[in-house]
Amino acid sequence: MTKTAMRGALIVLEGCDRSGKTTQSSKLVEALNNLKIPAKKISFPDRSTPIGSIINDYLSKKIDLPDKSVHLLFSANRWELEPEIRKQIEAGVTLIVDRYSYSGVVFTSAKQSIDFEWCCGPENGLPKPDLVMFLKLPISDIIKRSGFGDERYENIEFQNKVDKNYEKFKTDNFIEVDAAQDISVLTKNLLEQVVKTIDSVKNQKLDKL
Ligand code: DGP
Ligand code: NA
Ligand code: NA
Repeated sequence: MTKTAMRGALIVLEGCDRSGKTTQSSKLVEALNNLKIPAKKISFPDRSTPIGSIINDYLSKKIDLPDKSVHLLFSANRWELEPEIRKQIEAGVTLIVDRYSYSGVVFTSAKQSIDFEWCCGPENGLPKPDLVMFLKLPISDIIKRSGFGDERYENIEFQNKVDKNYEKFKTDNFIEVDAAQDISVLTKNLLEQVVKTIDSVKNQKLDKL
């Protein structure tokens, strides 16, 4: 019998703004590649697409848009990349994703009068991550990090709501990690989880949200 190619894992990093996701996702890809494990990084929002460019104008406060319309744009931005995500995973590449549907739900539902269930709707059917690592950092630390306050959602009150909303996702493939650890120690801890996950899902089908 011929051996079928093993799939890559879909790994997501989540957290409040300036929690270190971007740094850690780059470091993880580098560490995996050093181990000869094929891996690539994806970031959401992907500001390089046509929809991403509207999102960028919104986040940089160049334009205003109704909350529900923005929510659907962020989701559409993920759907834009859905075929590519499936293709890469099937080709055996592990994807390290800097923010995903969880950001979509926690950020929008932190706004007034937008229902959590409504927020989940447009994410239904997207590839389901094999592992979500929530980088937890006290908001008091976040506001001290460089650049905080530049973009639309970067204020203490909003980030506190976002942080609380993330608590709603405590399931088996959603783990909380202390993001206040030393950068290289944190990478090592995350890497351990990622390598374990790659091995445990390699013969499983990629699920849907
Ligand atoms: P980042 O490039 O990771 O700093 O993300 C930009 C900002 O957009 C950040 O404040 C988080 C927020 N964000 C990310 N994804 C979504 C989403 O799907 N919906 C909403 N409303 N906000 C999001
Ligand atoms: Na940000
Ligand atoms: Na980022």
